Amino acid sequence: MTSKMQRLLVLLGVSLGLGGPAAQAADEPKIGFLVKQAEEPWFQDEWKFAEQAAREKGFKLIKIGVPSGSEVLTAIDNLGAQQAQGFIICVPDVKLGSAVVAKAGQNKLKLMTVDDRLVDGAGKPIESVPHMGISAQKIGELVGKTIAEEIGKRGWKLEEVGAIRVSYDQLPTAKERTDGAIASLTRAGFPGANILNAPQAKTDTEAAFNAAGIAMTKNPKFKYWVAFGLNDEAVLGAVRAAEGRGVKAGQIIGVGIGGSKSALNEFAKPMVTGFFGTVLISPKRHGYETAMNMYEWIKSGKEPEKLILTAGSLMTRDNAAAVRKEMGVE
Ligand code: FCA
Repeated sequence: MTSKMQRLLVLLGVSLGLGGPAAQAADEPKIGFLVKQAEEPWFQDEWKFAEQAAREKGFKLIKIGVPSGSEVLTAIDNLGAQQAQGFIICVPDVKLGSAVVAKAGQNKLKLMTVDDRLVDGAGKPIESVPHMGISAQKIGELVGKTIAEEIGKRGWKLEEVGAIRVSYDQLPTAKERTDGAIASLTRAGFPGANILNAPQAKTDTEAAFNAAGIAMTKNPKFKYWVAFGLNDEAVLGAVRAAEGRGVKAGQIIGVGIGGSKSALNEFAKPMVTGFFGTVLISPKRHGYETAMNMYEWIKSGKEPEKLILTAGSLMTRDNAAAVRKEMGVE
């Protein structure tokens, strides 16, 4: 046998040897999980729990960060090229709704959304796409109620308190969350004139820091502060802005929404900060359950429920471990 032939046989052997598992891998379902802000701990947790579903069921999870509209569309084409069967997405802008639905259709991909619900050209939710979100208004109300009770405990005079509403109103779930908080504060007698709107350009801590800083500078008369927004990052931005202006931890009450690493890091600091608490929501339901639902849809044709809204629980420094355990998100 010539060495050339030997080499050929080796090559053939290698490729045959790989043929088995490679063919199997081609059969396993492929599911995309696209998120708008991959660096945010909430989305990292969603991915982590979706991976758990992938391991249990033996499908391949394709995780892609999609911070812009063009990246969303490219990622969907990419999934199509990889012959994925479906994907779950949290879009960077809900107005991409019709484009995302069309792209998914072109690539024959099943589509589910998580966290942020797609809207059509008229701004109406696209009800045909199965969605899992949080019960935003209720969770916001819990934020507002927690703040109002804590103001009461600290014995602050309401007229001396400024409320920073870190807002991102172009995202319906964000607006519902802050509307909920305002509803509870108002019910508790909080003066509407003391609620300051601080619109953030992006839903991250830095944008919230900038927005809150402007609102505080414009309103120097307040002795105490409270802060709320769509997530923990928004509230952390406001708390950091207050600290930067010399506001002590005892003079500000920030209550976020999320409860993942951003909040836990804050609770782990040796000194109490102005970040008083958060409403813990479930990345397990949003990651594991959506991935499972997509898998079942692909495997057995069982379409997921059209709308699931998940609940939250108040978590503070004192009960963080217990609340997380209860919610199964350790
Ligand atoms: C939105 C927010 C995230 C998280 C999620 C449930 O997408 O931007 O921070 O709160 O809803």
